[in-house]
Amino acid sequence: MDSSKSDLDGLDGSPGDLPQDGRGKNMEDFRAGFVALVGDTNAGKSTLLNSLVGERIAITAAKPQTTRRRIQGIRTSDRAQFVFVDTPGFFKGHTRSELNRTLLREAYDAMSSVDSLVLVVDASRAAKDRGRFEALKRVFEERGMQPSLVVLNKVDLLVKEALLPQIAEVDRVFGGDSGSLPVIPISAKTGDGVKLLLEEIERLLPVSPPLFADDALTDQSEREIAEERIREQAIKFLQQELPYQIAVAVEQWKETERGLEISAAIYVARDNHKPMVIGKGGAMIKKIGTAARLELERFFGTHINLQLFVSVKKDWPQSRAGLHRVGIK
Ligand SMILES: Nc1nc2c(ncn2[C@@H]2O[C@H](COP(=O)(O)OP(=O)(O)O)[C@@H](O)[C@H]2O)c(=O)[nH]1
Ligand SMILES: [Mg+2]
Repeated sequence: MDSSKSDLDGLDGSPGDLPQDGRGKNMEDFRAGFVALVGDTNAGKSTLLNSLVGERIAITAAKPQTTRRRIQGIRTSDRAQFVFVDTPGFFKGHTRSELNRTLLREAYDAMSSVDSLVLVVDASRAAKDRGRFEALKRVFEERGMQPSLVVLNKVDLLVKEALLPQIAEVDRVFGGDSGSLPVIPISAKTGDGVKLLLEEIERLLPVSPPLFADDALTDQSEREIAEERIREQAIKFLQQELPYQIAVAVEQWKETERGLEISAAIYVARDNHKPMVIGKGGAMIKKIGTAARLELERFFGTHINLQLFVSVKKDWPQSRAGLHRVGIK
């Protein structure tokens, strides 16, 4: 489409007649870099990652602790390569478990190893919690950092009038001496505003040749993607506290002429969780397995034979050794 092309061309003022390399990229002002999506858990960071990359790379759920490690999602255009880093988010757990500490550490580590930080805020929640922006600012300040851009997400849940006060609040809290910060209202769910956001993020990227291959999408291995998709279905079907206390590890992965044979363990933290995951007559684990298999068949484009079993790793979220036992480093 010509109209969208000219839209983008005007952005960085590139004349478009500089030398091009063989792939049609303008290498002289090509931009590439790492951009972390940070913010509260459930703000919609993983949903946004998927929307920015255009592929379902990170699992999402309306529950905290869904994202357990940083995940890279890569988008390459003719002019830029974005390496988005999804993070576990700032989680205020009631229990100070080793899992919580590990997730927080992972989020903070990701913050310090990227070119820029995009703060993602659930605008529907911030509307009811006016102190939230101040609290988020402190999280950055404690680490001597600043977001480069603030995303107000879930605007599909807001009436228009609720948006302006929030933009003003971001300006007040984050603006300060260094001038105002770009604030982009979006809906990661509907895709509203995501194109504009990409254009804003492109300005933040340093001039650099591409860092990954053109067709790279993520740093996750196929096994990791499978584990995450299985865990996503388990989270979806299991109720209450259970989702935070399960982990999934692929034990066997075999490519046959008929497709993929995958065997995976669902780890639970207590003896009485095991029957909950298995369900009456195996109904629950069957439901999880079927849904996960369909997801994986769609993703990998092949027939999949998926075997799930449940194993108890007593109190695994409480200790480093426990985390290690279920495959969380
Ligand atoms: N209505 C609405 N829901 C959203 C939006 N973005 C994310 N969500 C939902 O918010 C929940 C948390 O999303 P997720 O991406 O897992 O959040 P994360 O913890 O920040 O990674 C999920 O149920 C998403 O479907 C949005 O723009 N609008
Ligand atoms: Mg997430």
